[in-house]
Parts: sequence; structure tokens; C-alpha cells
Amino acid sequence: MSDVVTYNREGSIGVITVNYPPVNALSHGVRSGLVAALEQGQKDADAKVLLLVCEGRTFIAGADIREFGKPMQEPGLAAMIEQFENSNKPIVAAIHGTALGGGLETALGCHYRVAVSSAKVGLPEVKLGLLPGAGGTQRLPRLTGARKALEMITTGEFVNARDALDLGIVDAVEDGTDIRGVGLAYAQKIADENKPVRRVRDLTDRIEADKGSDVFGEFRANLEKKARGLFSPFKCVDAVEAAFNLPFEEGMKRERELFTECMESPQRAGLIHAFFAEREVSKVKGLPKDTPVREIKKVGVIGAGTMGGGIAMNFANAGIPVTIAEVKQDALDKGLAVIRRNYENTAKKGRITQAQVEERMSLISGTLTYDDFSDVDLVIEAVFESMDLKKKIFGQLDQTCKPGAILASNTSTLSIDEIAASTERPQDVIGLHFFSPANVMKLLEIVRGEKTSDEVKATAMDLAKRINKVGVMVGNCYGFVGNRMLHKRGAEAMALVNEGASPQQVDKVLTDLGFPMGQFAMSDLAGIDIGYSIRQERRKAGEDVPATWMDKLAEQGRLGQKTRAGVYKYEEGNRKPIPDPEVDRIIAEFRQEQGITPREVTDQEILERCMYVMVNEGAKILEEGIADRSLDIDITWIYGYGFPAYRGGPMFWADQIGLDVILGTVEQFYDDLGGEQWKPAGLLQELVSEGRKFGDL
Ligand code: T1G
Repeated sequence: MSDVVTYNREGSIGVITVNYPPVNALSHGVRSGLVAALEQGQKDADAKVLLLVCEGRTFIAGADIREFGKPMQEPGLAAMIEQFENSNKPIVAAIHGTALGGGLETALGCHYRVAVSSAKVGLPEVKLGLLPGAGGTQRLPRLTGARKALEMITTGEFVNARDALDLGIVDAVEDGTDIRGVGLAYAQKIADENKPVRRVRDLTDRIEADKGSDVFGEFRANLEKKARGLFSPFKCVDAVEAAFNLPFEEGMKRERELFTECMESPQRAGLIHAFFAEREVSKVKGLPKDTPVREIKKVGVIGAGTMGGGIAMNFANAGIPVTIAEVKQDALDKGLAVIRRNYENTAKKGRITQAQVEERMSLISGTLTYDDFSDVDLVIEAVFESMDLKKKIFGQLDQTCKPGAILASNTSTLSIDEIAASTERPQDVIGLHFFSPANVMKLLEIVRGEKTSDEVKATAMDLAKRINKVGVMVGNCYGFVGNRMLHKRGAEAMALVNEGASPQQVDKVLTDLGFPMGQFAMSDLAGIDIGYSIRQERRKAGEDVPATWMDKLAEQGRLGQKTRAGVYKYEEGNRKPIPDPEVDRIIAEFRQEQGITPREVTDQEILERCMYVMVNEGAKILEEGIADRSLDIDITWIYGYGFPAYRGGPMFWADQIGLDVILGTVEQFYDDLGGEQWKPAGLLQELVSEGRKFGDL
């Protein structure tokens, strides 16, 4: 008997218990233990019915993802489940928490399933670049029919217990939290009623009903739009379709073939890297896990503009009262009206109820004075990027806010240390950099100052989770991690157009890589004036910032979507970017003024110049200690800028290309183009010389 799976009998029920924290994942030890416990239950003549139940927070949450990429050790999961299904006595699975992936597949290999009402079930393998590879694509449709099985398997979404009951995935739902008691009672019922062994694989009525249905073509067509560039969702459809075209055993074989294709895809590697990286980022180097966390019961936000309003919504959504301060009543009223409109729109889409709109609005109040911040636990400043103004505000907050209140800035580029120096409490000052739209984008860059205390850092990381953000701890420098790399990409993109590329050609290379938006479409969304004022500020500070055709757009009032003309033009009420011949003329005029003869620019050069400059900057960010690990940079880009998770993030993607290839190209660009941005990062050279990857750091 293994120490993670035990067998004992209670009356006429043979109980198989899994106890493998944190989520009872189906590691080799658990699989072997389950096979041994099943054998014991089969031999136990006094056990009429067997019960499979788990200790801890949840039923089995899936295969052990940490084993992926390593040689599979027997017993394989599908074979183990087949042994459960072939049992000569009924087996009941008792589900609590989340029965996911191989966990749900194991339950489907049992003969009856009972769940507590708080439980959820799902087959989220597609989110890892996979498909259910232990019979899920063959057994689930036998219970739910084609459409629901396709929906669950191609989205990976969880289904709550009541819906699972309606779909026939579970046979009973009980209130309460004592899953062992619920399981024993249900198993006893099966025993008392002499219920037979009921194998899901033998259920055929849902298969007959949907045979030949065109639902598969419908899902493939939808996925062409929704799952652009992804590999495994299409394989999910193929696998489920096999359940309707092939006998069970052959369907299982087909599923195995398709699963193997997904397992070998680079997208699986990227998505699993992203899965673990998202969890790793919350473990901050040098910050003890048990660092005390301050209670955040009331929050203040300064600025009711786009960012301030979006930031405030995050707290209202989490049930935390928030007060927004503005300087003028009309600005405050406008900001509050925008927030209400955002909630109303979400309610119109059915994502929240009207009652929730009112509940959240009741948590948001407005003020024209910082006096109302005297009892808040945290203030987030979200005014425009002027250091003088921020220093003035922080000086006032330092006077007004209670001792221990945390003072945060949403600045996207300015120095947290310089801001902190305008207060007597630098240990309580931190950067909380939200990404627009602040109530939607999941990334929260948490910028530690030199003097920020561990308690404030831990409180910020904890707060990120409470407001449903992915918090990444970063160091203090110009642009921190995300924008520092974005500015390098932006400068290369502009230069490529100066030299002969068109904006739409550059954008297409980036969207083909998997970004939701190209560089210039993003500039139009953010506002051309933002980049223009940053360039002008840096020129005023004496920096050598080359002239660019985008300056002309700003000077001619082409500011982007907000003026329905920027790099692209936009029709009324439509955000679709349309190439504009007027911009081609402006670019041609600029090239002439600069004496530039436009040249043919290849897509490959665009890809390398836009992306390798980011990787090189990321290496510099790592060697400067601005980011602790390459996975922090990967998560910043996946959740802050839509870098395709199936490529794992810029640093993981670079590792897969090969750092020697990256370095060789960076050195070539340094020779050809010069510029600090192409100076090869020392860390990149070091890793290549040692044959290591970013992921090894
Ligand atoms: N394997 C290994 N470790 C896992 C794991 C898994 N499947 N799921 C979670 N963990 C770890 C996680 O890394 C973290 O570790 C801790 O558990 C808590 O997780 C053949 C092939 C279950 C909803 O995709 O969705 O089955 O950081 O922080 O927010 O068809 O974890 O504490 O060291 O996320 O409460 C399919 C993935 C696998 C489920 C809990 N299953 N997990 O969320 O906690 S593929 C999944 C989740 C498969 C078969 C195929 C969530 C959760 P640490 P957490 P949480």
C-alpha cells in the first residue's frame, strides 16, 4: 500500500482514499497506489461497493503536470482508469473541490458519481495545449452528447455540480462539506439497491442521437475565429468526433494518437511554462512566505480619469470600499459616470446582474479633498506623468494619511524612489502599475522602492490576488520591466518604417506571432500623443531621440482612435484600423526630408528587430536585478501585453529559438545599426558561452 492511497472497509463499503496534497494530482505514486487499492477492494469479499474519495481541499485535480516531458512510468492513467471501469463491483466517485482533467476522467471510469454542491468538474487540458488523454473525449460525450462535450473540452471551462447533474456527468448532488460521509451514504444506497456495474463506455444512446451531426464542422469554424494560431483545440474536436465514428477501443486509440501530437507540440511546452510561471511569480525572491500582511479595508484613488476609474473598479469588484479624489467636481462626476457606464455595459452582456452594478457603485464614493483619506489603508495615485505633481501629491498624502497607510503610485515610467523621497515614510511607498484598461488587464507590476518594507511588498502581492490580478514584483528603473521592453520594440518599429516598411506590415508580423494587436494599432489605442510627449520630454532633457514620422502625426493632430485618425484611420464607432494613404504620404515626405531612400524590408527582419531587441533588453533587466527571474518577464508580457501564452513569453520563446541564434543576430544588428539597444547583454553572452538558457536561471 502506498502512503498516498489507502484502502479500508466501512461496513460493506470498501473505501479507497487518496491523500496527496496539494491537489491530489495523479502522480506515479498515486496511480500505483490506486491500482493496488483497487486490487484490494476487488479481493475484499465483504466489500459490496467501492468508494473513491480524496482528503484535503479537492478531488483529483488532474494528471501531475510536473511529470510532463519526463518518461511516463507505468501504470499509465488510461490503463489505470480502464481497470477501475472493468471492476466486478460498482465503484462510486465522491467529488468535492475541483475534479479536473485526469481527475474527472478517473471519476468517469467509475460507475457512479456523487458530488457536493460546491464542487466543480472540468476538462481544462486545452488550456495546457493538450486534450483529455485518458478517455475524457470518449466517455464524456457518452453522458452529455456531442455539443456539451465539445464546449467543455474546447474551452476547458469548469461546470458546477448542479449543471453537472443536469448534464448526467454526476448522478447526485448533496449539500454539506463532509465528502466522506456523503460518499459513504451514496455508496450504501447503491449497495442497498443492488445497482449494477454501469460502465460509461457502454452507454450509446447519446452517441446514436448525435451520430453524423454537423456540430463538429460548426465547432471547427468557430475555432478558426476564436482559437487563431492554437493547435490543441482543433485536435480536441477530432478526438471527440472519433467517439461518434469509431467503437470505444478504437476511439481510445485515436484519442491517444491525438494526445501525443499535442504533447509533442511546442505550444504545450509554452502553455505549461505559463501555468507554473503564473504561480511562481507570487513567490518573491528574498520575501519570506510568512511576512506579515497589512489589512486593506478601505482604499483611496487619486484621479478619476481612465486609469483612476479602472483602478477603483478593481476594488469595488473585490468588495473593498474605495474613494476617488479629483480636483474639480465635473471631472469627478464624469469619472463616476464612466464607471457606472462600464458596469452597465457588463450587465448588458449578462456577465453581472443589475444588483451587482448597484452594489459595486455603492462601494465607490467621490471627494474633492484628501481629508477623506485620513482613515484609508492604501492610496493609489493615478494622475498624469508629471514628477513635480506626483511629489506634491505624495507630500500632502504623507501629512493626511494615518501612520501605516500605504502610498502607491500607478506611474508607468517615473522613479518610485524619487516619489518616495517626497515623504517621511519611504518604507510605505510602492508602485502599483496597472495596465489599461485597468479593470480588465490582469497584470499588476508591483514596483519596489529601495526603502519599501517587506511588509508593504507582501501586502501588495496579497492585494493583487484579492483584486484578481497577477502581481509581478519588479525593480525601479525607467519603464520597469514591461514598458522598458515595449519602448525598445516601439523604437525599432518606428525605425523600420523610416527605412521602408509600412506600419501595417510591421503590425502584421506581430499579430502573426500571436499578439492581439500590432505596435501601431496599440499606439493608436493608447494615443499617439503619449509617445510623442515622452519623446519631447526626453529631448528637452538633452537625450538624443531621433526625429520620426510619428512626431508628424502628433503635430498634425492625428492622435489615434480618439481622433479617428492616427497611424490608421477609423470609421465612426468602429475600432478596426484601416491603412490610410495620407499616412503613407506623411511617411514618404519624412523620408525625403531625412534623405532616406526607402528599401525593401522583409518580415523576418521585422520579427528579429522587434522581438530580439526585447529579448536583449530582458537580459539586461535580469542582469540588473530589475526582474528576479526570466519567468517574471514572461508573465509580465503574457498578462500585460497579450504575448501569446502558447509561446510561453518572450524569454521562454527565445530559449526555444536558441540563445546562440539570438545573440548572433543581436551582434549583427549592433554592427549594422549601432545603438545602445543592440549592445549585446552580458548575460546573453554568458548564457550562450555556458550553453545555458534563461530558464536555467
Ligand atoms: N499537477 C501538479 N501540480 C498542480 C496541479 C497539477 N495538475 N494543479 C495544481 N498544482 C499545484 C500548483 O502548481 C500549486 O503548487 C498548487 O497545486 C496549488 O495550485 C491525462 C493530461 C486545481 C483549480 O489543468 O487549475 O489531467 O505553487 O495555486 O488557485 O487528461 O491548480 O503550491 O507549489 O493553482 O486553488 C489537468 C490545473 C492536468 C488543473 C486549484 N488539470 N490546476 O487552484 O491553487 S492535465 C489541470 C488548476 C491532465 C489528462 C491530462 C488549479 C486548481 P504550489 P493553485 P488554486
